[in-house]
Amino acid sequence: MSAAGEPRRVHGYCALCWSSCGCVSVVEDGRLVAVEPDPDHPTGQALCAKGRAAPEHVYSDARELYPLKRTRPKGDPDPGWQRISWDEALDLTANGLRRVIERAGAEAVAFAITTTAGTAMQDGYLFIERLRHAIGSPNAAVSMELCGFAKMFVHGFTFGTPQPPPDVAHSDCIVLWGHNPSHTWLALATRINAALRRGTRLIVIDPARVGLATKADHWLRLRPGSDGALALSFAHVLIEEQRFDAEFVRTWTNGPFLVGDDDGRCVSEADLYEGGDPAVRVGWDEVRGQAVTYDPGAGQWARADARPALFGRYMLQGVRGTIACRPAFDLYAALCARYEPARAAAMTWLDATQIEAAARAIGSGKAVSFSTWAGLEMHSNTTQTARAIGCLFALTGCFDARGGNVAFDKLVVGDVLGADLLPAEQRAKTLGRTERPLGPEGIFGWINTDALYRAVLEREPYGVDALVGFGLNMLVSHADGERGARALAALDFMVQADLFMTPTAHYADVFLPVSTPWERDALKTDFVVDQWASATAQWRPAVIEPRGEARSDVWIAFELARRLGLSEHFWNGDEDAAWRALLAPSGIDLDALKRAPQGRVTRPLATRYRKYAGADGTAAPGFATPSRRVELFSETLQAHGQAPLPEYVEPLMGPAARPDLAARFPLVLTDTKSSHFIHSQYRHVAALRRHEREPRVHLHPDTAQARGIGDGDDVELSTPHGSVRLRATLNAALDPRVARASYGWWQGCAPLGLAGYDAENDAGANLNRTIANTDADPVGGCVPHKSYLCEVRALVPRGARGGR
Ligand SMILES: Nc1nc2c(c(=O)[nH]1)N[C@H]1C(S)=C(S)[C@@H](COP(=O)(O)OP(=O)(O)OC[C@H]3O[C@@H](n4cnc5c(=O)[nH]c(N)nc54)[C@H](O)[C@@H]3O)O[C@H]1N2
Ligand SMILES: Nc1nc2c(c(=O)[nH]1)N[C@H]1C(S)=C(S)[C@@H](COP(=O)(O)OP(=O)(O)OC[C@H]3O[C@@H](n4cnc5c(=O)[nH]c(N)nc54)[C@H](O)[C@@H]3O)O[C@H]1N2
Ligand code: SF4
Ligand SMILES: [Mo]
Repeated sequence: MSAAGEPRRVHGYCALCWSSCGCVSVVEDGRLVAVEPDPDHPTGQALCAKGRAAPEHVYSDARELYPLKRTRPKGDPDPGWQRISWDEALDLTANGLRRVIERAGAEAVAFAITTTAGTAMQDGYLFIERLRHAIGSPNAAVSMELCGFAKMFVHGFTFGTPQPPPDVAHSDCIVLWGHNPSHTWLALATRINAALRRGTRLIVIDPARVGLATKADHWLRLRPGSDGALALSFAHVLIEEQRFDAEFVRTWTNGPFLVGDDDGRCVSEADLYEGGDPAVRVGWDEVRGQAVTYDPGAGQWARADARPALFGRYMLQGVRGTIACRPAFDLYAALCARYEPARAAAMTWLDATQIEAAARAIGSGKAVSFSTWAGLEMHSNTTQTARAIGCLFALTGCFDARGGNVAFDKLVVGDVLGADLLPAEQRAKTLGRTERPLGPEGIFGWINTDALYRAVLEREPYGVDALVGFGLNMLVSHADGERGARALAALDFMVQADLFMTPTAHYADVFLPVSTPWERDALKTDFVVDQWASATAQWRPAVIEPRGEARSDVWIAFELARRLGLSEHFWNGDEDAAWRALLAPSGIDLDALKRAPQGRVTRPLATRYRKYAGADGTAAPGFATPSRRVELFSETLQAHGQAPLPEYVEPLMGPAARPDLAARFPLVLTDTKSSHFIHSQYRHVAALRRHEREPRVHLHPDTAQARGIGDGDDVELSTPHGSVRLRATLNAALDPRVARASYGWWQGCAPLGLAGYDAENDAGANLNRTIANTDADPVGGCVPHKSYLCEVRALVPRGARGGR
């Protein structure tokens, strides 16, 4: 407690993005006046400009502070918003949902939830998902197809787990591949910068020279979407020059599994003799010069002293005659050999010497860590690219090793997601699940917006009539906003919970005003970025009263549950009971946590490296894959008609795959996240907007000159799907064949007198209108926002510009 008039300093964390930076909020007379770093916090060494600008965000006049209902028809440009009470808003919502569920089933309700990586949705998403499960809806659009499929799912095809964070404190070589933490994950960037000061080498693979690319020992400015070819080329150098960890590959991957020449499938015991087990795999034991079997159940070779071969061609006598076969690793090495650096250089727009040098840096590192993210997620070939990078990483043997990518020991928390509340027959109805059983829809019910729009507009495979939106601004952040707008207009009922009246919220029947993190309590149990951070839990109290009638997502979820008769699944309305259920298994008591200094507790958890090998004396658990080995050869993908080895596939909307379109659209379109904004947010904050006043497209000076475009000129960027207006910035660091644009523009900035942009018009600045939802990755449904074809032209011809 502080005396009246004296500033109060409250410890917590900034929840505006994934970094969750530890912070101290300064409150004077009930008003948030500043947010400062908290250096004693595992993620509190620094705050970015967005975090520091929080007071301006919190007190912005642009926020919506009261529940609203539409009074005019959907097609009307003016929704006729009318202020209503929370009771009325929640009743209208519950009735709207009940009406649709009674008529068409709970699958006709879809949820749309904004990203936990770029909003404070991390505070509430568990309970929103719980609400969805309790309602019985199998459908939530959460942007996983744009944001996490490679990291969370594809990494799992290879290693059995999502990509663990890089243990950069102990790395001697760090690879940032399609990830720019300086803009997007400050707590990681801070640690990487510290590692660089200690002499750690850094490789950055990114078409843009941004963030840590400027400090890298090797910056590889590759053609957007060609990453798979580069990863295979790196692997080729490692294998050719014997710079890979052959013992790890032999012992811990399925590289030794023999694959038949004729059918390209793993040879099984059942192929060898009658009554053999089809699940048992076969290798070639170099010690005895004969076949040896591997039992995935036991995770072991039949002979403990077997030395299964990685190379060679072998003839086995089987039930149907002779089987000619080779170890999967040999096939992988042959695939990589097709991408020797000279060839890969032409495909990736790099130099062969550059590829070799970076490969050698990876191959000679003793402790190599990787971090990949959004630069790899939004491509038509995301799955195979992420597989190629996973296999490359396997060659280093650094998975879960000190200085590699490490699953730090975490606090054990309770499962409050309530997945078991969703009946299996409902789960089976998830949109897109038939087409993409291995995609985000298959396991978690996370649909892409293409499937959502199709269900609403074309009623395929069934109709969706109601949408429960928590923040997702899909008309701006997702592709094909034009179709999206038609879908939202066609809904029977839509509720949107957000802080702002976004272009997406504009289509709602009911709008619910959400609080900022400074106006609500929350709890976090994993700050991710290292062991200290992973062992830390924090209670973050509200530091100010909510403005107007804004409420938290958690409160809204609990209130809707009550009105829908689902309170028994929501701790009978007791939020603290929910937090207790979450915390219980960690052994931390909620009240003790609230009373702890700074609301923070760090448990004495110790990192265990190489957990796959088992602790002293215990059996090795292996990896959580079907073979219990790292799967260089993915039988799972093969069973679903995909290449089992990480074959490179050209981007579907790229110059190699579509020369017909490339003639008219010769540039490759990609983008980079802004350090000042997050997707479609924060344009209203003058402290941020001042540094980036309008949407830009970066072009190489030669590219611009050839089109009569000067620095600062207004241009039209068009793709085969649509067009958008942006302002040109000349950037000599860019490949002349690339256009790097910025996305997420709709909002104005009143303090700077800047008007907003029409997100539904070609004359606006909504970049994602130029991307179609088609040409998606076949496994994950990933949409190619980051590699597309485009052309740029000056809006006003040079000569006609008068005084400029
Ligand atoms: N300031 C800020 N922070 C954020 C966000 C934000 O919008 N703004 N968003 C949050 C969210 S939701 C996420 S998912 C994370 C993502 O964080 P990042 O992964 O860092 O996000 P991006 O900038 O989209 O992509 C990373 C890099 O990939 C590069 N890139 C583009 N195309 C390609 C390609 O084809 N190949 C390769 N190798 N690289 C490519 C881009 O130039 C960029 O520098 O950030 C989170 N934090
Ligand atoms: N071209 C292109 N498009 C991209 C990307 C790209 O790199 N390039 N990145 C993609 C990625 S990685 C992602 S994750 C998606 C993100 O897509 P979205 O999730 O739609 O992200 P935003 O556009 O930032 O919109 C977030 C909305 O949530 C609201 N919001 C913020 N905090 C809260 C909260 O606590 N509760 C609620 N209820 N609402 C809140 C904000 O006001 C805002 O309207 O965009 C993708 N779109
Ligand atoms: S990086 Fe910036 S916005 Fe993200 S949590 Fe840290 S201070 Fe907040
Ligand atoms: Mo994201």
